Amino acid sequence: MAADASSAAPLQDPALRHDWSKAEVEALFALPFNDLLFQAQSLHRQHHKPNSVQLSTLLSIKTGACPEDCAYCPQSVRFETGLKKEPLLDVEVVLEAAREAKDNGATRFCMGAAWRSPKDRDLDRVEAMVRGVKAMGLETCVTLGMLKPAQAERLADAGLDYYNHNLDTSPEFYGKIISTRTYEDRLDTLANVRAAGVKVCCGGIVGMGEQESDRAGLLQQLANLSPHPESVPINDLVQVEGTPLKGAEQLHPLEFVRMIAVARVLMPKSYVRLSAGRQAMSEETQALCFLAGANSIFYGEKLLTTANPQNEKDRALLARLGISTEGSVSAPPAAARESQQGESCSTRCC
Ligand code: SAM
Ligand code: DTB
Ligand code: SF4
Repeated sequence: MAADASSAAPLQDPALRHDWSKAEVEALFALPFNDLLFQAQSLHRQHHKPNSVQLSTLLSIKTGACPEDCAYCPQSVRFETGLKKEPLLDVEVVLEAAREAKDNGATRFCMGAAWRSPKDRDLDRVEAMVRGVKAMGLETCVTLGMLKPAQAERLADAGLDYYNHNLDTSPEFYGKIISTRTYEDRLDTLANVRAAGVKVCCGGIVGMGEQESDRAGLLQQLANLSPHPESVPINDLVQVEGTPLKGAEQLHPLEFVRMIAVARVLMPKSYVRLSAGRQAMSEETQALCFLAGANSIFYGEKLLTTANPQNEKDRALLARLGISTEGSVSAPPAAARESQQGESCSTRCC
């Protein structure tokens, strides 16, 4: 049976493991590509609808001037990225963007703020945003930095469905990327979110110059959280001019696919989101990510501050693959393919 995102209980199924060793995770990465994809796709089909993805739309509700030093991030005050800073948006502006996201087919609206952690007085407005978005029938997600227990409880009381807070990379590589908060700080926030009864969205970034053992280390940490995060975003670094990671060695697309596949094997019931980086990714790579078990994407022409594929382009890709979106009534794949043929096949061969 496929899981339903909106009613998912914490993932405490005794069949799910939380005791993965690093060697076991590395062994999955070392499998022949086809064996790994077969395993990932088989598990995916046991737990999810095989041809369905969930659409989340992002909005930056407070942009730039962040005091943290995350080496990948265009919003840190420490890097000259040319980003225009914006204070916390008005509730009505956010609700208008959420309405548009819903009209475009998203089922979850994720609001991100460039904060180290929110001030209690900022939470009043964020709570109003959460209430308003939820009242539209959308799932709500916020990512605001580190949270104290009482702050997590306030968000839970406002009806928040998900809190996004990423571990980003392995504990060993972490210090090369961020110095202003620790891995433990992140784990504490995740525990506070969980204790408040809010679902956890937690993943990381690849393509930051890390080793495969770091990618394995990140997934080991995520999979050994109990319960597993309900949502696991895997971001491919979007390189931004002015950040320390501009010019980092890019990850081979097939290594990115492996990352998705291993995430699916370790956390078979979670939603695995093919997250940042799709703008620079070929359609073939994205198709392999879906085969490897990705079943969620960020949908909408902007992530927080950087570009994401155009809606029409994503619609065309999903139609070509016969993938429907959660909460929508989809056209049959053959009809969808025919409607797209003129766009990409000039030879009339298919
Ligand atoms: N300030 C909050 C925090 O760091 O928790 C919330 C917003 S922050 C932008 C959310 C996540 O976006 C980060 O943890 C990171 O994983 C991801 N991210 C930021 N910049 C990125 C980039 N250039 N490429 C890929 N992912 C990125
Ligand atoms: C996540 O894991 N990725 C999203 C969301 N959670 C908040 C953010 C991606 C940001 C990419 C860079 C930008 O647009 O600023
Ligand atoms: Fe700030 Fe979040 Fe960017 Fe780090 S990732 S600099 S905490 S906005």
